[in-house]
Amino acid sequence: MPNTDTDLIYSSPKAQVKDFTFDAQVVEVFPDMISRSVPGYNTIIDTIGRLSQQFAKKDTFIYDLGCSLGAATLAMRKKISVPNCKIIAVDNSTAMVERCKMHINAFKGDTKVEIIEGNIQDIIIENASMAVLNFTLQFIDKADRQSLINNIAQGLNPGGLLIISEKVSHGDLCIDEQLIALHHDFKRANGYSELEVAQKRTALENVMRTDSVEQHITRLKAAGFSHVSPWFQCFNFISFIAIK
Ligand code: GEK
Repeated sequence: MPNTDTDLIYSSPKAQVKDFTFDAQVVEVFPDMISRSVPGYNTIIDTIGRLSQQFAKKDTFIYDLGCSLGAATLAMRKKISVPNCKIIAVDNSTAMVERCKMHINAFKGDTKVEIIEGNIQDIIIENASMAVLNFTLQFIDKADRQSLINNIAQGLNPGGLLIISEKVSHGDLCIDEQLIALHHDFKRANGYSELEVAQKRTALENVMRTDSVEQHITRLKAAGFSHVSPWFQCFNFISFIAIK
């Protein structure tokens, strides 16, 4: 009997690989899937926690947009010590939100957490000291990305922080291929087979559309962020800090 926590979704050949969705099957294996697929995921989650210690302000909201099972929310709640700060965690997958609620409720913490099932494009962002888009923007339609970032920027208080982590593409195709190859090696080293890597790639083709580093920086600056920089990169995975 396989361990149900291990991601085996693409381990056997599929006649037709369907577009990837965040359904109950994915939720079941999500922590294993994301840590074996995203280089630096645990470092990024720990760092989001550490940054919240500095940026979370009393009497403000913190937004975890596309929260999945709430890893970033939990990391922040562990570190926030200011009073009357609330984390609002949002995801539009029913299966994710159900499991996220169980997960968050299993841990005690002084900072309140509200978990909302909804589209992050419909959420009103206000009085925010920090917002997190940890590998979520890549699933939003390209045409809608600037208005989402604008909405976050206008809802952040001056000095507020946005952390945005993404898989990126490189305009130089030679470099792009190298980064993709290094990522696929990383996945193989973490136990994924050639078949799993190939089928997952097909499943994500229509759902995850990557931007370049330059496109992210231009978009963040256009939204009014005063300070923008990558703080982490491993292969084609990157995380930016943007301060209003
Ligand atoms: C983590 N941040 O563990 N509205 C709300 N949620 C959405 C939308 C949308 N429009 N589109 C996608 N999602 C998490 C990991 S995973 C990244 C984020 C990955 C949600 C989707 O349901 C999924 O839970 C999440 O964004 C992306 O730090 O799996 O590569």
